[in-house]
Amino acid sequence: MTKPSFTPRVFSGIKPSGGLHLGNYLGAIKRFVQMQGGEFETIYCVVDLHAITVWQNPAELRDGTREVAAGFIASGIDPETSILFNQSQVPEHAELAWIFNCVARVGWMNRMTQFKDKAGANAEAVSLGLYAYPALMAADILIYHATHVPVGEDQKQHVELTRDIAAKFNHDFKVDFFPLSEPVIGGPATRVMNLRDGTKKMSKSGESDMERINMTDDADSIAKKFRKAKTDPAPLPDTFEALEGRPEARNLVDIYAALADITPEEVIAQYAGAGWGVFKPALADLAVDKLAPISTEMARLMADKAEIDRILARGAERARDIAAPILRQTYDIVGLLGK
Ligand code: AQP
Repeated sequence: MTKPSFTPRVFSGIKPSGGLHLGNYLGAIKRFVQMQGGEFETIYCVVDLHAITVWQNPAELRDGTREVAAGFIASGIDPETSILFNQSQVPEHAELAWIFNCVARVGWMNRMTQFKDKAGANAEAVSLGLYAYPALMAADILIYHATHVPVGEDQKQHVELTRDIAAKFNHDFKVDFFPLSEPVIGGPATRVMNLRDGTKKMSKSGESDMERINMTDDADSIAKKFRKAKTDPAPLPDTFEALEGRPEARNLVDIYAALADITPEEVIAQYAGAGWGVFKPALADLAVDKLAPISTEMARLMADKAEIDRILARGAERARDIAAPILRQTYDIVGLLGK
C-alpha cells in the first residue's frame, strides 16, 4: 500500500488556566508566529477543555479564554492566515478523544511525568480528566492530521504519546490513517524556569506571582521580578559551559537570548564577568521592550470582547470543516454506524 501524504499542518494550543507567562510566550507562542504564513497550514487553539481538568471559576475561564486568544493575536497570530479558536467550540476534539481513550493503554498513561508532577501524593483525588488529558491532546492534534506540533520541552512526552496512539490505531485497524506528528522543540527557551527556583518550570499555576513574568505585567513589575529573581553570587562566566550547575543563572541567560533572538553563547560573550547588578536591569529593559507592545495590544483587544468571540467562532467554523470529515472517516474505520 502506498503511504498517504499528509498536508504540512501545524496544530498547537494553550490552556486558559491562568494568565499567559513568559514561558508560554518564548516556548510556544513565538514559535507559533514563526511557523505561520510559510509552508504550513497553521491551527492554534485555546484548549479550554484541558483547563477544566482542574477546577476553574466559570466567569474567569470565559475571560481567560478570551485573554489567551488576545495574547495570540497581540503576539502576531493573524486569525485570517491561521485558524484560531477555542477547543470546546469544535466537539470533534472530545469525540475523537473518546476513541483514543479506547486505544491508549493505562500503562502508557501511568508513565506520563506531567500527571505525576501535577497529581503528586494526591493522585486518588484528582479528576479522571487530568489522567486522561494526553488522550484529548492526541485528539486535538490528530483530528486535523497535524504533521507538526510546536511545544515547550514539558509537552514532548505527550506528543510522543500522540505518535504511539496514532501508530496503535493504524496498526489495530490495518490503515495508514493518522500521521505520526513531529514535536517541534528548539531554541534557547524550550523550558523557561521559575524565577525563584531554577529547578522548576515557570507555570501559570505556580504558587507565587514572583515566580513568573506575566504577559500583562507592567514595566515596574517586570523590573522588580527580575531584580528579586534568585541567583548565585558569582558573576556571569566567560563560557556558556561554565553555567553548568547554575540553573538560575542559566535560566536568565536563556531568557535574554530568546528575547534578543541571539544564542546563549552570544549573551555570554557580551556579558562575561558582569555582575547581577548589570545583567538583571539589562534583562528587565529587554523584556519590557519586547513585552510592552504585546500587553498594550492585549489590553486593546480585551476592550472589545464581542470581537474576540466573533474571531473564535469564525475560527471554530473553519476548524470544523477540517475536523468533521476526519472524525466521520475515523468512525467508519472503527465500525460505528452512521450517515
Ligand atoms: N516554562 C515554560 N517554558 C517553555 N514553554 C512552556 N510552556 C508552558 N510552560 C513553559 C509551553 O506553553 C504551551 C502551553 O502550555 P499549557 O498552558 O497548555 O500547559 P502547561 O505546559 O501545563 O503550562 P503551565 O503554564 O504550566 O500551566 P498550568 O500551571 O496551568 O499547568 C506548551 O507548548 C508548553 O510546552
